[in-house]
Amino acid sequence: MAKIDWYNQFVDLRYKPAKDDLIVLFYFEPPAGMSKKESAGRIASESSTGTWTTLTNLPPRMNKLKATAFQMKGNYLKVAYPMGLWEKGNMAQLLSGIAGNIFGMKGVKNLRLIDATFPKTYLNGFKGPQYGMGGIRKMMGVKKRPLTGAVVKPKIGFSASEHAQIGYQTWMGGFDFVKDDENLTSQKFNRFEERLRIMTRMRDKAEKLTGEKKSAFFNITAETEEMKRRANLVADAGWNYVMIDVVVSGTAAVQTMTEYCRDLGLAIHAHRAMHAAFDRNPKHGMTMQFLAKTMRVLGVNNIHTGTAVGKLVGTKPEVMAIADILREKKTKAKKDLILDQEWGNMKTVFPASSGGLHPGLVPDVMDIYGNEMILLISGGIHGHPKGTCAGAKATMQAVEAVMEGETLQEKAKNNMELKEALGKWGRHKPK
Ligand code: CAP
Ligand code: MG
Repeated sequence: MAKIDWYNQFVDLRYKPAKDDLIVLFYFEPPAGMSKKESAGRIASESSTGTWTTLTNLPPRMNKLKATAFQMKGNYLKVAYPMGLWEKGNMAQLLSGIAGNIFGMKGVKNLRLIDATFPKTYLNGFKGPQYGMGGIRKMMGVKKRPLTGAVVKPKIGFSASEHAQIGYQTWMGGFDFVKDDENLTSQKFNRFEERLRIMTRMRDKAEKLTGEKKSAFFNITAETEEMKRRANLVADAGWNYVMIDVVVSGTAAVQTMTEYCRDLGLAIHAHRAMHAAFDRNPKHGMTMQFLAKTMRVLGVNNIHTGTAVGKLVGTKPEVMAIADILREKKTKAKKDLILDQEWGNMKTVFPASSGGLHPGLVPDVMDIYGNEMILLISGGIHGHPKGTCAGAKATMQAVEAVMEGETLQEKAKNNMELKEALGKWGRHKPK
């Protein structure tokens, strides 16, 4: 009988990847009754040129384009993809290959895309971020400390004017950014235009009174043409940032918008709502590290990266690996977590740490990230016994304490806001 499948041809453990190959690290588990080699062959095949059966007509070019599973260590697999498989500057197309059909194959019980090394030729198809972390610091006039911001809370329900009042209190407490929540866009009770108009007035007032630069992450997430329209409104009102829910908007929309915002001089804050649908299960899906990598390539300026100590899942090693991907010029591999990546001239991205934080957790978060981060504390300022402005002040005092090498308790002796925050939350780790 003629051979039905050709998956094994996609496995060659002696293969040495070419300089231009794109390398992907997977965690995989074969289904019962299938060998690792058979499963690995299916992964390499379905994510490149293969199909389920041998074919009658196979032009010689096919051999050069097929991927090769070249390393298997336990349940970890590396696959090399020739550059010819990928269209220059088309991230959606890449994901349809390396993060596409393979997740649904009967030939894998579990499959997780951990990271990929993009060769220089692939990176050349993208511009990356317009401003690196240094550029954003310059834009905001903040030299050393973490940048600080808060989402107006509760999530949604405030009118535009109520929202702007809370934003104003946040700025007056010393914060740099006021952030829209991920599910606030332009609802009946808080229209985008109205929010922008009142926030602009309040920002001018806060800037005048504090002498500091104040900004906001306006959530422009919508159909792509509408996102462009909203980005224009934000730029026309003299702001420097917009925010996009990047996972739900999709790779292509993000790519369109980073290009569009580049022309408007707007930086982009990337919210990752829905990421946990594919990165939470440690055995299946795609890691946050890899999502962060795609977003750096596509050119956002900040992206949410977790806290390890706050209310949302994400371990310290994961958080640190994501930060390495965003902040390094050369990312060094960490076993089973990330691969080596040379970034060339591609600028850096600020990690934004958010979710269940309050002043008492500032030392833990800064211990993980150091100063190069955007610290987002929302419920943890608005829930301060004396209100939003005092909560923001308490946070700034906590940041100052860490930078000066003081304990929060010492600092609290002469800082009432911090004292009250510690009185309410202590070092509580929310769930
Ligand atoms: C945080 C937050 C952020 C999450 C996102 C919220 O509010 O606004 O969306 O942090 O998660 O809606 O939960 P709090 P991540 O500061 O009041 O918790 O950063 O992990 O993507
Ligand atoms: Mg939120």
